[in-house]
Amino acid sequence: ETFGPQEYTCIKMEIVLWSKAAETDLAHKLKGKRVFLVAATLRPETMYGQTNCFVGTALKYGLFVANDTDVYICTSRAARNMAFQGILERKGEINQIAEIEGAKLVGTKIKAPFAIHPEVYVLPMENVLATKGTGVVTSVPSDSPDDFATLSDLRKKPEFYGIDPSWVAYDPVPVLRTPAYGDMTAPALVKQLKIQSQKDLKQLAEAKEIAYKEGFYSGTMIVGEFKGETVQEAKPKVRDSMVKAGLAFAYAE
Ligand code: A2H
Repeated sequence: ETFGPQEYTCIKMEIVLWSKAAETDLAHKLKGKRVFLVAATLRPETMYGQTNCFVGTALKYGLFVANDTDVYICTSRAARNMAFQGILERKGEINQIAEIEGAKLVGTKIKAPFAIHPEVYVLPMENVLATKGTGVVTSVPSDSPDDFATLSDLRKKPEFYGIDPSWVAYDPVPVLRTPAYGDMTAPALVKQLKIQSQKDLKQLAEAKEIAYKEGFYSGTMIVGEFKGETVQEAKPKVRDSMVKAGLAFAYAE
């Protein structure tokens, strides 16, 4: 654990098509606006490999005005932090125009910035914390053991999770290579540590630690603008590139 502020990159994932439930609740309030799910990540260099995005079904999300054209979806806790950091329209103030449960966002189609698959679906994840980041998690199953375990659960029991099988159609996408685990670090660790599901929290914490260290200190990019560079070199460059393109912003907590 680190002390002091954690520096995240927030990825702006624009809504392409609302789920039916979200359409009913929200669409009339959002005419003429661009609406984004905002996901906080520590691994911007992996965004090429997004296959979906996760929300907590029991969490409440707000829709917050960011500027004249844009609305952000995240927890109110994150919106308050963003307001203090000058990310929302008036520094220190939040302007919330609606609220929606995570469950109703499932099935919404969104843009995935920089990803090989340009559009992905919002899916449910059991362990999304209300107290961390924005409450929205980009899913990169090639490099995040949590994401891979959750995607595997959803693929095994789509009806149990209330999702359409077509929403989990994308396989993990290779993004970086490590000497120890090849180009599918998370699936390799999930197998090695015999992780059965997203409920195996203890082993997942261990897998996450190993994946992070291995990727950061020994990984090489195998896709994207910085292909061939080390992850350490590429990480800030991918982040800057996304920020310059207006697809991401810095966020700390
Ligand atoms: B990371 P830390 Cl490829 N609840 O992004 C649960 N998890 C959350 C969250 C929340 N409210 N908000 C963010 N996260 C996830 C990519 C990634 C991440 C990869 C590999 C590892 C990894 C794609 N998912 O995280 O507790 C987000 O997932 C493991 C370190 O602040 C975010 O980065 O260290 C990470 O957890 C932040 O976790």
